[in-house]
Amino acid sequence: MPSSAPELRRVTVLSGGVGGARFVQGLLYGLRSGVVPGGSADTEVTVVTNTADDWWVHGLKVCPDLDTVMYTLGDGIDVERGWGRREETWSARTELEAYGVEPTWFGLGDRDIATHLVRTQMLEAGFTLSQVTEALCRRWLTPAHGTRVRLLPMSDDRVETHVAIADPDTPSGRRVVHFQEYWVRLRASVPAEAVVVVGQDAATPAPGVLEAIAETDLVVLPPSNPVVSVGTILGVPGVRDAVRATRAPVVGVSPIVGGSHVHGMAAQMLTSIGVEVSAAGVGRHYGARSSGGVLDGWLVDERDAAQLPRLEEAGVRARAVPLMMSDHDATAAMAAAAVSLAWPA
Ligand code: FO1
Repeated sequence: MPSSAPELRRVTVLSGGVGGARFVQGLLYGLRSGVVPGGSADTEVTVVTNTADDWWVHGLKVCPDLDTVMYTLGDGIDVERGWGRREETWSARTELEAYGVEPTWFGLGDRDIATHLVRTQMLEAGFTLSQVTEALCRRWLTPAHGTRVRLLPMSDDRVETHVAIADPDTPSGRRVVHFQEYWVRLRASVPAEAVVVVGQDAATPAPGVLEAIAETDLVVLPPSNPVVSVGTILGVPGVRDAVRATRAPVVGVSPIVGGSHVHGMAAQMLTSIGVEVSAAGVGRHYGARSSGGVLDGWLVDERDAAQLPRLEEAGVRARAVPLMMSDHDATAAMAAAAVSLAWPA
């Protein structure tokens, strides 16, 4: 798509795990290869990452979305799983199972455990999650990748997504489980009757987050889960207002293609908050910045082109382009389309 994009010196992405990480990987590839209008290898990319999936397990602080982005951009990710390390071994997990230590349903790989040990030790020594993340990224996000990328947790405070599910054995008929139990043990197979983000209202944005939104040339909402990833980032007090106030255009990429999520459990989460599971449903949920929302533009997949008028009616400029992140070129093209939508010719 033709574009009148200015020089892109900085881009900020609000990311969850797998979908966001893959999008950022394609964005960086597109910046290096020159397919992103106005961008170059010198464009600085800041990834503000969801931490509400985090949880303490076996005495270790696990940060799935931060680690998925870090491993993906550092080429340490297991691509099939979408989380954890490639070439992983599971001896510690096997030993824990032999001891019958719960939760056996949550697998920590041996290589991955090293990350959690470093993080836990640093947190216990008094470092903030931001400082821990910066330290871990000194190993994983080296300039060798030819672009400048920085990973920021959305907050250094404890924020945890919990999910209420039906449980006939309790007096209230409901039980609340940590997001990881809902997603990993239950495979999101039961309806999420409510999503509660514990600590959300008391949290403050991590250092650099508000500046990364205010002082950037473009803000992108990648195809991450709109409720438990992008939603929890926007829910950190001050972040949504910063997105609404930034002079940079704000463009989102639909995580719903053809009426369902590509991976993960966006459909269950959207249903639990009463949002239509469609590209237009999510775009309208985020809302146009001109009417109290956060979006200027919204990319939908070509299969959902019929929904474009519903977005334009809601004040969101929308385009239909291929949204399957099948390889780096495809994802880079999506990033280029986001820029072209931000600055149409
Ligand atoms: N997902 C699973 O489906 N099974 C697991 O055993 C599992 C372990 C795990 C360990 C570390 C980590 O960073 C992520 C892990 N995940 C696992 C994925 C995790 O539940 C998701 O990446 C996010 O929380 C959702 O985006």
